[in-house]
Order: sequence, then structure tokens, then C-alpha cells
Amino acid sequence: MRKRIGKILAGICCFTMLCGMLACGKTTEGSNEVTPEATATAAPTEEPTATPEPTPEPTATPVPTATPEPVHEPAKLEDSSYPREYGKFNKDYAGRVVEINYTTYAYADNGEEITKHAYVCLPPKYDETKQYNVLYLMHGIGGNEREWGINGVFDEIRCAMDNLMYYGEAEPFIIVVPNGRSCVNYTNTSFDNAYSFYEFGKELRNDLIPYIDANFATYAEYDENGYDLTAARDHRAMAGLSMGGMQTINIGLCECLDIISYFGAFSAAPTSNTAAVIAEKLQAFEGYDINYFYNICGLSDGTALASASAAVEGLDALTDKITDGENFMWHKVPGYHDHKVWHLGLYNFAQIVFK
Ligand code: FER
Repeated sequence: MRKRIGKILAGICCFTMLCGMLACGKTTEGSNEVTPEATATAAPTEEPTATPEPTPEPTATPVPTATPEPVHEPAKLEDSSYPREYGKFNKDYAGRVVEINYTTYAYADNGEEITKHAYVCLPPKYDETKQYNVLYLMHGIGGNEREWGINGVFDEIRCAMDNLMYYGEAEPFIIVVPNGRSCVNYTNTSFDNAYSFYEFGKELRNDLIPYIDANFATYAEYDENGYDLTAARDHRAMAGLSMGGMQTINIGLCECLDIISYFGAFSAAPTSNTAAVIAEKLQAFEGYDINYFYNICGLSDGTALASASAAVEGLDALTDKITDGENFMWHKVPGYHDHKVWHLGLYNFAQIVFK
């Protein structure tokens, strides 16, 4: 019995060895296709491949994607306010605000030298070695450089600018928020000072833009002995609310088209130029095109709907510099003469400007 069991075991043993030898032969045959180095160093694999993939270098932490997904859908044309999510402070991507005091002249008075205060909102990750677009942002008749509510780091509309840049929906740009009165008592916000809003163009061209180009990383090639302000016009914008919208039209578009090319008028005030006047003034700027003219107003705005409409309705037909749907938008929204419309205007304009 034991002998029989021994014989059976020996038989199984022989069979197993035979199978093993056959299997071995097969493996050797297969491994002929593998390069000698690979056979020497590579760990045995069940199915060797003809050209083994090199072992990938271990990588460091994965690089974050450049453009994060937007937290919210952008505002649509029929919306009456910008998406609230955009107004939240983004601690990983927050801009800074610096205050400046620059020398200018009381152009609307006796022309005496004065020093004026303004805010400069720098985009997130502002880098002095780079070049930035600049938006000059103007306030209304009773306001000052704080009226926009964009000079505080946590101000919602300032955070909205950061977030638009964060999501890649706006080009990075610097926002300069000056006081729009060019007179000795420029801090006096009384309506009696409104005469001085009309002379701001001289201050903008002669003093403010050169100060910004001299002290911040703009596209202009600043030189204290004089430089060509027209060269960086594609990187310069002007926008404003109400009286500042009037300044954007009457001063920016109609007096400064050689040095500014993007314009945003939000509820443009009653003294804004009409479409016929704009078209006539634009004739002085041969060879200078308008990159974009955005105009917004609340449909229930009793102060500015008539003037904002008169500034732009029919303008397309009066000048070949404007083509509706290409470089022009007249955006009528539900709303009044208030910040809800102006902030929506700036939010929309930020997505158009410098593109
Ligand atoms: C006017 C009514 C309103 C006017 C200007 C305004 C110059 C400006 C309002 C604002 O800036 O909010 O008659 O005329």
C-alpha cells in the first residue's frame, strides 16, 4: 500500500517536473524578445513586453490648474445685479489698494498747483516687472473717490474684480479712482462744484495718466521729458457712474480718443453729449478706433435714462467708429439711479475691457 502510494507520488512528481520544464522553455523563448539589460535588471513579469516603459520619474505635488471653475454663472443681459458670489473676499487671490497724492492744477479755477488724492486698486499678484492695463474710474456729482466703494480690500465690487480675474473672465488691470473735480476745493462735494467736472480732461492727460505711468507697471513707456501717450491707448480705459459717465463720454470718448480706447458709461448724466455731438467730435480723431463703448442704464432711472439714451441711440448710424454688437453695447436693465446698476455695469465692463 505504502509502495503504491510512493509510486503514485513519484509519478505526480515526474509529471510536475515535465510540466515545469516545458513551462520553463516557453518562458525562455518569450524572454528572448526582452533586451539583455531589461532581463538583467527588470523584475520578472508574467507577460514581458517588447519595449518596457521606462519607470516614470516620481513627480512632486501636482501643479494646480491655471483657471479654476467659476463659482457662479456670469450675469446675463436681463439681470439687474451681478452674482453675489463674486463679491466674496478671495484670500488666495486678493488685490491691494494704495493711496496716491499727485500734483495737478486747478484747471477749472485759476490753474494754480494743487495736490489731489486718489486710490489705485492693484490686481491680485501685482508684479512690478510685468505690464498692466489701466481703468480710470469716475464717480458722480455728489461723490468723491470713495463713492464707488472700491477702495477697501473687502469691498464687494473690488472683490468681484479679483474674482473675475481669478476665473479668467477679466484681463488683469489696475483701477485708478480719482476725484473728478479739477478745482481748488476739489474735496467739496457740493453740487456748486459741478462746473469743475468738465475740465478734468486736462488733469487726466497732463497729470494723472503720466503720474500713473511713472509710478506703476503700465504698458506706457514713461519718460519725464515727455512720452507718447497714444502708444498704450489699447491698454487704457475710462468708465464712470452718472457725472462720471458724462465725463467718460464728453472727456474720454470725445476729447481723449487718441490716448484711451475703451469706454464704459453707467447711467450717463444729463449733460452728456448727444449721439449727434459725439459723432461730430469723433471726426477729430482720424485713425483712432474705439475698442469698445459700453453703455448701461436702469429703465426706472428718472435722472439719467433720457441722457444715457440720447448719447447712444442712433450713434451706430452716425459714425463708422461704432458697430452695434461688435464694439458697442447699449444695456438697458431693470433698476434705478443707484449702485446696483453701476456695480453691474462695472462687473460687465470688466469682462469686455482689454480683450
Ligand atoms: C443733473 C442731474 C443729475 C446733472 C447731473 C446729475 C449736471 C448727476 C447726477 C450724479 O452724478 O449722480 O441735472 O446735471
